Amino acid sequence: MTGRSSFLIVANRLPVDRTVEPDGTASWRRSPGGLVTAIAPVMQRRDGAWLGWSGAPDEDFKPFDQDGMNLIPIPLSSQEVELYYEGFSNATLWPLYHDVVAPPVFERRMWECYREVNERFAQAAADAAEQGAVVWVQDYQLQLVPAMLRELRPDLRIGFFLHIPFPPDELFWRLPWRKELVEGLLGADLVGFQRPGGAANFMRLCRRLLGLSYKGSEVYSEDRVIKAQAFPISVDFGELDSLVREPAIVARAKEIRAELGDPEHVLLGVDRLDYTKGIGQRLEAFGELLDEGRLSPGEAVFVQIATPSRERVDEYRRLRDDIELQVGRINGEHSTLGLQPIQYFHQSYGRRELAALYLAADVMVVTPLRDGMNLVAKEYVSCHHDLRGSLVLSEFAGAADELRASWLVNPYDVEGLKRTMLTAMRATPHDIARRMRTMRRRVSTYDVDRWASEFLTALESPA
Ligand code: ADQ
Repeated sequence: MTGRSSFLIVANRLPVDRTVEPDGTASWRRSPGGLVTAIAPVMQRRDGAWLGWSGAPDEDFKPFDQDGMNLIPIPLSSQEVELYYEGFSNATLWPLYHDVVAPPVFERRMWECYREVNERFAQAAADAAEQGAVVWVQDYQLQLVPAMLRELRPDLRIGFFLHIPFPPDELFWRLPWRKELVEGLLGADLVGFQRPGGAANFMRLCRRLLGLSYKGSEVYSEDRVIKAQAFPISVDFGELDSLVREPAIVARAKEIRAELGDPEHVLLGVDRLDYTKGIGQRLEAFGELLDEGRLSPGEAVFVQIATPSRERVDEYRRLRDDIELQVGRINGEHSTLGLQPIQYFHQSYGRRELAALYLAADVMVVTPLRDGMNLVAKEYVSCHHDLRGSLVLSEFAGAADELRASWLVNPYDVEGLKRTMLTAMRATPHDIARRMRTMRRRVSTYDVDRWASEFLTALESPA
């Protein structure tokens, strides 16, 4: 790559994964995911560059081009992966921002490392940006970057988007480094959140912590105006909608149902294996419905896909054991030869197989205890042009603001969850279609393209 860019994405990870073949040859493959899909066209149009870690510790790669994007790898040592990524990002900030559903770890050396790594990202962005460039920083791993970057390059237009919830101020208050983090974010011209509630929490905190005033969506610092607003992220509706119309995907969906023994109801959960996702709660509800004889084993099958995630963090290892024990118990009690009521997969899937699974499922069960948005809920809706399929959705997912026509549940209320799952299974086709139509109208209008363009328009319009 030569020269500097007028548009930069700064994210913890690059949008590519490195794969090494058995014979030792290595290559880069574009990682699946909405963010890349949304941002790739903007990058191509604007001669953009993407800064992020390659995913391989202790490796220093040179900048390279892939799919018309300039990629600038930022190196991380194994110790930095442990302290900055697994530590401060995923053992401190992640649980704290998700309503403390697991206890956050507060360790000074993790914080120190977080600050150092943020500095490295800011310096790399400062070096890569041309005069007056637009820089869009992504997510909780890089909250100090906006202020560090502004210090180095006051000429830039800096945006920040937080993909996870921003917590109420009484929770945020626990952070020993609360002031530094808020000041870090305030280095941006625009701070984007998933929900209006996140933006409101942030603005209240600016007043309480720093004595700043705010009005509407503007926070006033000594010499600048910072905008704080909600931009609910979405999915590539068009891509999924056409994928599930392909005969091969339709056939695969039928095949999946047949492999499951053609039960009356196929229930589905698709999540990263994370304690915020409420996987245990939904399995408990399903297990009790079987215990009580309100569902018979052949009547419904629950397919739970749990993508491996953050496996070196203690809390995640414990969660995996807990879930697998729970699945084993329920299946142990209710299986018959050849028929298991819960089909559990600790695996990653390609887009096509995932789309076929969504299409095959009668009831999608999305029950996070707290979630910034939850793309799975929107992906499910995008895959049901047939207007079949019921979405059971937690009130604590950001997606609940937009998908009011789903069956909303409180995942902490096991009885309510059981009732709602049964209601969703037994609803009339007319009711199911009416709800699905309403949800599809929303997701098709507010797709991921719209999310990115609304954010960038707000960032580039003068305050
Ligand atoms: P996540 O916590 O990862 O994202 P989510 O929004 O549901 O949660 O996105 C998960 C993505 O991974 C989906 O696109 C899904 O299809 C994919 N996926 C899940 N399991 C898979 C599997 N087994 N195989 C392949 N793909 C799989 C964070 C926040 C969310 C927010 C997003 C985007 O926690 O609240 O919605 O970022 O901002």
